[in-house]
Amino acid sequence: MYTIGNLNAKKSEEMNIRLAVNVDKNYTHPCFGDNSHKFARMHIPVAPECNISCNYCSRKYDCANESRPGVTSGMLSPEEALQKFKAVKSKIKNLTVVGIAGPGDALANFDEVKKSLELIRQYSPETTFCLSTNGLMLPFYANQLIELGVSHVTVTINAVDKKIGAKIYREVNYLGHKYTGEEGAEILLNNQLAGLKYLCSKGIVCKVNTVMLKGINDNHIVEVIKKVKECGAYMTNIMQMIPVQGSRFEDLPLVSNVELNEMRKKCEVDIKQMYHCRQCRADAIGTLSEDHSIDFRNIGCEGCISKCSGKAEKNEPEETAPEGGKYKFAISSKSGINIDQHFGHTNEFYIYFYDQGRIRLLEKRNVDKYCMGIYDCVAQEDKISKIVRTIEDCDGVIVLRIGEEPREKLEAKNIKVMEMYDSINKAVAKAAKELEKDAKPEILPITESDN
Ligand code: CLF
Ligand code: SF4
Repeated sequence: MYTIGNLNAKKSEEMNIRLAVNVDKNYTHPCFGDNSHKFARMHIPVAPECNISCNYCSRKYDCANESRPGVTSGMLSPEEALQKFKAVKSKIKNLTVVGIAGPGDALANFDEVKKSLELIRQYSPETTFCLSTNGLMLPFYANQLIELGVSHVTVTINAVDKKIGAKIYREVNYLGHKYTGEEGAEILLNNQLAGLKYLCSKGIVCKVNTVMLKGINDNHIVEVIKKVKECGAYMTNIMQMIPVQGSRFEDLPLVSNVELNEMRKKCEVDIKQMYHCRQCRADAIGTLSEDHSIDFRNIGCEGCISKCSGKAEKNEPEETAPEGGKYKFAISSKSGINIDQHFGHTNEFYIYFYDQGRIRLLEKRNVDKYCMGIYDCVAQEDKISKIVRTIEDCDGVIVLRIGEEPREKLEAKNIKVMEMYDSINKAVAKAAKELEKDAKPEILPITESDN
């Protein structure tokens, strides 16, 4: 006969088993475990809408040239997501995780998320499911996520004080009403913490992402981290804000690598820290250091939204290179085919020459890696200068992403810095076009007042 006592014991045993199974999956999870170089994840961009407005966010569905959260080359329906998953799985043998990370919020698009995960689960029972959310709707969907077999959840929590939250969130759209200021922040923060606590109590492995915002929440982060630990979070990932044009925090001063790593070290006393986050695109595919989403760009996106660049790529003419100039470019590329590497992670640059519309590879140049992780930060200054010296004869540098400090140093040497995500040939043609534009003085129309 069941008593309340032995029912509770049974539930807690189930939770312990689920937790043990889920924690075991960390070994093959590139974000939660220590094997990010060995295993790959695939993000399926099935969640276009968001239910809150963060002041650092701007979502783009059509941007192939940027690599950061919120950006994707196209949206997928659940059926298209399955089709793309099959294609990726057949090519990328170390694919272990399917993640949903936007470009909006996974739980603001729950029907699409649910359907996608159901379809993929039928095809691949062994794949780990991971999901990232702002947490507003977690109290509503937590149980369904568990039923769908989601083992890893990331909740982005930037504040646990509504006053600070009100500076970060412009609007919270909750159950058909729009809330602003402290009222909106309070709803969001309560739901985030309640959802996180519930998931952890059910054996789901939870990570909390926190965006460190200078002058806004930087003095509050230790408190956030202590609170989420109390709720049962497994680890936290404190991240830099990537300034996004058109967002409210576009001009917010940036947190340096040193400041970021000092904060992580401080919080590590309380909870495991993530040091290897790459702030991925919503359609990222591959290991964290080697993105292959370009190779799969057009698969499964036949029905994608009208602005999708995958579609544009099929219909629009190739990037046409201007003819006049001759330029030399330093390129950061892991694959040697695409612009797919952060400036700080490069140890050799491809030097390309552009000559009146013709593009050719001149050579590869070796440099010591500028960004070797936190223990190396103090020596960074010299490394940046060394890299700049290695490529100072170039007119432009083309990278996936670059920090403010090296950007300033390169620009001071008159080297144009361009962030792109594209194949090398197309990127060089685009970059040459940019330099041509800079070289030509703008001709203003003559107006009557000029005479
Ligand atoms: Fe994707 Fe996020 Fe899952 Fe990883 S990413 S949903 S936990 S599978 Fe990873 Fe990318 Fe950082 Fe995210 S490196 S942005 S932490
Ligand atoms: Fe953008 Fe994510 Fe914030 Fe929504 S939750 S506004 S998608 S950063």
